[in-house]
Amino acid sequence: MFGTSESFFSLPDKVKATVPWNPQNVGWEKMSQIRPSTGAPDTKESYQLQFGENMEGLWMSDAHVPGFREKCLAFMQRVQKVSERLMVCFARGLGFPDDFFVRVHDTTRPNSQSVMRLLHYYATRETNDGTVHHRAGAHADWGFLTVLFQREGQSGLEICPGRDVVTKFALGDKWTKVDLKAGDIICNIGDLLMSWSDDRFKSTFHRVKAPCEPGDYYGERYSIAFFNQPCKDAIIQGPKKKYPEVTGEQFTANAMKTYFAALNAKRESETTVTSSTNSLPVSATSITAGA
Ligand SMILES: O=C(O)CCC(=O)C(=O)O
Ligand SMILES: [Fe+2]
Repeated sequence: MFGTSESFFSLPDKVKATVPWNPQNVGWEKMSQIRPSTGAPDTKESYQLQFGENMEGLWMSDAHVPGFREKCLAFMQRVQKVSERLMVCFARGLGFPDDFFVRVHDTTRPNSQSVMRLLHYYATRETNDGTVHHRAGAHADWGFLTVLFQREGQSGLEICPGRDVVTKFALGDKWTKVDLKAGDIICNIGDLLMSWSDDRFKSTFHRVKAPCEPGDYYGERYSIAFFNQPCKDAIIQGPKKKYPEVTGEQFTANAMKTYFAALNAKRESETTVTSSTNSLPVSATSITAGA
């Protein structure tokens, strides 16, 4: 799959721009994802793909990458199967029927919201001029469970598991490097599984570190994330009913709202400190929320 991903990202930007990102959380974006933890764009490009109706007109054509759609869907289906095995474990742990999470993450339904994201981080120069090239600023994924693939030797992923919800954007938290061998798969719990488990399973705070010290990896970096998200009509509530019931669609909308509010708050706090720039309101159409 990494070979197919490289073929896509090596296309000229004007070709990739024919499948642009939109707020259904699909399509290609470049340097447009701003994390509330950093307030700056990640130095990367990504292409988000789904199984269902949201992909209408957004698959890169065979003329540019032969067999692209077929190869991606075959890989997505394999990752879905791995995810389903994990979903059974989480369902058992929470006292739900074994197929509880599998049923609501049915990717054969047109209203499926699960996303595969191909990621490409640009190489950065080893400078000591204080410029920070954020790769993926600190965040927790807002979906159910993320299955993540990395390439051996392209390090940078760091985790801060079991975070306390109050330290939302990891200020002052301790980061642990994720050391990987070829074929390893990383599974990150997202905010949705956290609330669906009444906070029993904590979402995994993570980042791809901005390279800045000896030993950091400054080269081009490819990764693939598969975000399991429930179908739009899924009913979400933990066994102890700690939080009000919401649908899959409402959960996604709420996650976006929280994200943009955090981003605006970050922008306003920086404007107050520097008093130098106007803090323009950020809208869902001007930047990528991603995951
Ligand atoms: O590239 C990676 O290793 C992580 C990507 C990530 O965390 C995300 O896209 O949410
Ligand atoms: Fe992430």
